Amino acid sequence: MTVFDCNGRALPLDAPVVMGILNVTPDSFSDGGRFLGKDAAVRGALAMQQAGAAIIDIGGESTRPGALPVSADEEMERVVPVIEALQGELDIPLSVDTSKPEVMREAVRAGAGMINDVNALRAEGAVQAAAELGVPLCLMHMQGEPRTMQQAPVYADVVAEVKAFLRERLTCCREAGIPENTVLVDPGFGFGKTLEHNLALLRNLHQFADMGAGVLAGISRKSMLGALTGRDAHHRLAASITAAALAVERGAIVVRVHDVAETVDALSIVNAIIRNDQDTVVQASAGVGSARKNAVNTSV
Ligand code: YH5
Repeated sequence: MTVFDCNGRALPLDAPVVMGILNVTPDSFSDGGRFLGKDAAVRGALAMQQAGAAIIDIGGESTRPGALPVSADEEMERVVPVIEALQGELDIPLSVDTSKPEVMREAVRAGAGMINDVNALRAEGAVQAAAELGVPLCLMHMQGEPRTMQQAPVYADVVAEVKAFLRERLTCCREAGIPENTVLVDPGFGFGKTLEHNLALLRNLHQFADMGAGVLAGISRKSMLGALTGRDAHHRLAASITAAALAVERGAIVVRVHDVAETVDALSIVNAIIRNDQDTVVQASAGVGSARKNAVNTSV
């Protein structure tokens, strides 16, 4: 049974799980600043837990294409009070979406149980901070930086290059003493990638699952779905669920999404199909309606 120990809270990973997105940025593209206030953030997080999220990802720095960097102080002022407020209220772990070692330290001190770094610990001091903090990690691939990454992304072989990058970052973590079985990898959909790059990564996601680390996929509401459907970010639910289901079918173990309840339902179906064992079928027919609960007492 694979379980991440996230600062004292369990993240079970023998079956696919949903990571709910909680933005605490004023310029968040998809949420339009919905989670700005602390109370609203707490309400949003509780609703996502209720809807079956296994973990909630809190981000205070917008990394959407074109976004400008924010200072560590600004980022901390956004995320730390929310983490503190949620600490006593939630049963599930929180992850912090940050690339800054100072924010990692303060967030974990406040109760965060996982570090989700879109920069894969490339910032000065980030590997050291993560190693000291001892919480599980997600290492994501990004070409360039958020402000300019979508201007002209180029790869000779996107799948090979993203895999090589993640392998190098895993090695770096291992050399810093971070146990490899506490690290997730993520190809970074939309982070310095064209539609064709994103499609190649999703089509070949099983290759990432074969690298040995768990795979996280974050596709929810992203512009690749807009490009394929012609819909704006508020009308990409069906596209997002489909992408999450296809990612899990190709081996992703965590999907990072805005629409938790709908994705949890979708994963119950995918999970029942891909994991053809008795426990799953019995529990599913007994009405335990979540991929997370279906994980109990089963193995991959
Ligand atoms: C991710 O993929 N993404 S922040 C633009 C959108 C919608 C959503 C145009 N943090 C990831 O969610 N962490 C972000 O519509 C992430 N993987 C991991 N590990 C960007 C985002 C978004 C951007």
